[in-house]
Amino acid sequence: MANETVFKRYKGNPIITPKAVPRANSIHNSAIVSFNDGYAGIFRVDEVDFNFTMHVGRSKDGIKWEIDPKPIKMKCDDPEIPLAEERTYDPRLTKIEDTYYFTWCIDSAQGPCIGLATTKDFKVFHQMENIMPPANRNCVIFPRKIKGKYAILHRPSDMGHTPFGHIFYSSSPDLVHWGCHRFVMGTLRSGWQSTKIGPGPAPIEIKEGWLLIYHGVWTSCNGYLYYAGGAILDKEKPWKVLYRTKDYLLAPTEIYERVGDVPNVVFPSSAIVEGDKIRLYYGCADTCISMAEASLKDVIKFVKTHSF
Ligand code: BMA
Repeated sequence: MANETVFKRYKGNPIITPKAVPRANSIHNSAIVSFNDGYAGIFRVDEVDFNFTMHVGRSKDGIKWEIDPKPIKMKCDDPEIPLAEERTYDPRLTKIEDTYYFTWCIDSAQGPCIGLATTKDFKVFHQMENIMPPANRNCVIFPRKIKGKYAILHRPSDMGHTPFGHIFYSSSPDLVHWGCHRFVMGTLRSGWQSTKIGPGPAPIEIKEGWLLIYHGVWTSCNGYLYYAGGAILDKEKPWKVLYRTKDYLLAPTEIYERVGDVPNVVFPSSAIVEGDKIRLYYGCADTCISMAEASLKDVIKFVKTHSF
């Protein structure tokens, strides 16, 4: 039974299922942006041998997708940087000027770490230095420099399924050297954000600051449950949290969110703003992808009025 706040689910959910790619066991937790006169995405595909790969997808309407059956091939000028073409997951995409930057989690032998690549056309991908060494997950880049520096939110973690997790901010003059690490926000003693939290889509610049949609995890007697929450961060000092929702924005209530490889997961990973409409894409039960829409004004009002 749907329990909706401001986000209304698309009636045809889930919009992407494993049927979209021949070798897919599941397609979830993926990155989608507006591109030319339609949409493009980088999709997390867990293949039938449980290798996790990233595939490009294209769509005219953001609902019906063509996803490449083959994973992304990276180009890299530096032979010291190992190409991250497999054991890769949870991409996030951000457009800065005319370039799309994407971060993802590399399941390296030493633990999960954060990769970075750029593309302008979703055909050629240039891999850069890793942003963070192990163990770190859920990194997303802000859509513009803040005080002259690139900025990220990320979540230090561990080698396993990480029973903790707080959001941190870091900045860089050149996308290579990262520092000035600041704690942004952590778990709360009770509720749907008590085990761990992590940044979702690229923060959205609004009048009041940065709107962040994030995931929060609760540990029940039956394992982890994933929810979506919202926060507003200060515009010039985004490690300062102005508002943070006490109530969740979205919870796993639909059958496709409740049943799958990992049950009871809504995992917000992309948000596209078109006028006053915000379109949220989220992974469902580690199996498929769905979409929900809201008025941006309503989301901001919800975050402000349902905060601590
Ligand atoms: C993400 C990934 C997944 C995990 C999920 C819940 O951060 O690490 O592998 O199952 O959270 O969707």
